[in-house]
Amino acid sequence: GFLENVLQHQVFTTGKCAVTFIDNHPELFHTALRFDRGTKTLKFIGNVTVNGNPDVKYVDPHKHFRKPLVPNFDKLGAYPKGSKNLLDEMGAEKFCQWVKDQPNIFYTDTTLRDAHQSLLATRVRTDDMMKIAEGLAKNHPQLFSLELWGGATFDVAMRFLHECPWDRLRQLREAIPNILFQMLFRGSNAVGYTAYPDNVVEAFIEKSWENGIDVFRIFDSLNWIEGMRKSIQCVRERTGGIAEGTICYTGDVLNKDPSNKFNLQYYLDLAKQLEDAGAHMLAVKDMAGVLKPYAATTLITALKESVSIPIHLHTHDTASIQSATLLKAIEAGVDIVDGCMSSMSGLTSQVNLNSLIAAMEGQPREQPYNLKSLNAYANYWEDVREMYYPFESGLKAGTAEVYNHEIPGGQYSNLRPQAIALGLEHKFEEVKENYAVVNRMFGDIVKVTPSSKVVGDMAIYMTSNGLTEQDVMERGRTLAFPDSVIDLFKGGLGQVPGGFPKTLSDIILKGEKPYTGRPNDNLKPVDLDAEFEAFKQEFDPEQTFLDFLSFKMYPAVFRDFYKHQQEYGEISHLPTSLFFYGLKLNEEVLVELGRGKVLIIRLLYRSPTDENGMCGVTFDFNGQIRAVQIRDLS
Ligand code: 3PY
Ligand code: ZN
Repeated sequence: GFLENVLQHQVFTTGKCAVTFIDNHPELFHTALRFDRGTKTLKFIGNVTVNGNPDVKYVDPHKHFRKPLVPNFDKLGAYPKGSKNLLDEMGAEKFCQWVKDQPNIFYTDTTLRDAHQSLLATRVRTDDMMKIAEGLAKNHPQLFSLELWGGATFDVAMRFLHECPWDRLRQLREAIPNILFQMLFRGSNAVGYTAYPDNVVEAFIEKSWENGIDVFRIFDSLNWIEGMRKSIQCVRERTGGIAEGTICYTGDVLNKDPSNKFNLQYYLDLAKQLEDAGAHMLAVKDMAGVLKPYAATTLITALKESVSIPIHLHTHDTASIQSATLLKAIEAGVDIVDGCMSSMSGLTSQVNLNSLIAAMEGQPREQPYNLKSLNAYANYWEDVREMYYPFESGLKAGTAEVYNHEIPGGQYSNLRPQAIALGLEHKFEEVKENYAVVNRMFGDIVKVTPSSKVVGDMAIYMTSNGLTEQDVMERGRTLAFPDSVIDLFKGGLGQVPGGFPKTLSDIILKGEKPYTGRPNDNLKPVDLDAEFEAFKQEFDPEQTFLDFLSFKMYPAVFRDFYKHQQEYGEISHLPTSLFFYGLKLNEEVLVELGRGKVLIIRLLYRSPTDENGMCGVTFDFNGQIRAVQIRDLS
């Protein structure tokens, strides 16, 4: 509390305390006003214990969790040199040349971002990442990079986990100083779903770099170069990081039908445009997992011949055959491939990295790894994953249907729960079928966040209203389409070559005129200094510029996150089982508050709910008996 803060304050404890002390240290008052931290934590635990975590729809009363075992590492030893040290020494250009010159294959581990975004609805918490961070850095410095930020993590961290995405990044950076950090960046949409003013996007890139991101995987949801150009330039000019220009792979490059617009020439042209725009590296992002093994041979061989920057391949294992694709790509000379820890791999997630590394043993492009140790990390994640069971999608096997519907991995695992929520579970086959129909109606487009969301919205709209393609074409003028669909046709996500199909566009826009340029061009630059000041006025003066950027990305989500923090304090360090399921009677948890500080909390008693709907929850809190009053919402 307040008194504790004063007593422990450096100046106070040196004894040079004058009457002006409090005047000179107004921050102590803010702390006092912010309420006692312990009470807030107990309020949070009490609330989850009484009412459950609102994000968890069903709790299995018989579920038992093993304690995840953190693999051993040398706590006192120095960090071995890794890719991050090389980038810092050489700079982006030389480093990329060095990558290209290496005969060995490099690996990116996506466990901390895409794997859980694709399998567990992006719910993995900072606390579970931090437990293995230092050890991973010390035991596995050969990793090319860790993909650990961006995509949906920014939104979900605040919205559902009530934690600050920037804090996650900074803590991981401190624990992992030697391996490159990679983020997924949606070009003009940054880490959101719509376009932001250019100077907001640029400030976001600059702050991401300052706080730990090295590799920016920049894509556009329609593969439109203009949606990526500014971000690539910004990474080059305002950071020391790597701009990874991205091709989103769609369709089938081996399809010889003259109507196939996603043919080899399409990809070679786009790759060249990205290289000319200044990309340091090229990513092939196969978000749905439709790049077949022999197509990878054709695509990667041709790309290696036509661009001179390193090539980084990303895919999802929805069809269960993508390890073959990676092997073919490795044979064809790809420089880096993405995989993830075996227990977080497969299906809509990435390929099993542990097994891929084993498969490469003794082969010409082998990158030596300590597989036994890497498997221990997979075991850690196996036990951690169990605690996130309410967010599992229930998919049991791979599917070749993905070549038809082309639904991205992250969206596919979400679509069934979304359909169930709308009462469409029995029509799930139809939703998938309509997804493919909508894609054709829209002119066969790239489908990745946010364009994939629009196609999904329209597929669900048609399914729930029983509409066929013909119905839409005939009665469309009388239909109210989802906002996201109208926005796409207006150009809100950018342009597609040749434009959207004219007849459907007229039906959807009902006379409104679409933009012709970049959506960001229609947005006025934000006066960052003035708005940051206003933001601090509205919230509190201790809010940082990073908080302000979170607010600019997701205003409503940030407001709720801020309110949650005011009420419950910092909760990112609470163990995951506690965060989702609360405490059982007499159950005890250890809460680590940072280096060496540990709280021991035990649930002693829960009173019956009184006539006002309140319930008293009593804890043993580090040896003290403390009670909080919780409103019972049942
Ligand atoms: C995202 O944008 O979050 C994606 O993962 C797209 O694949
Ligand atoms: Zn992905």
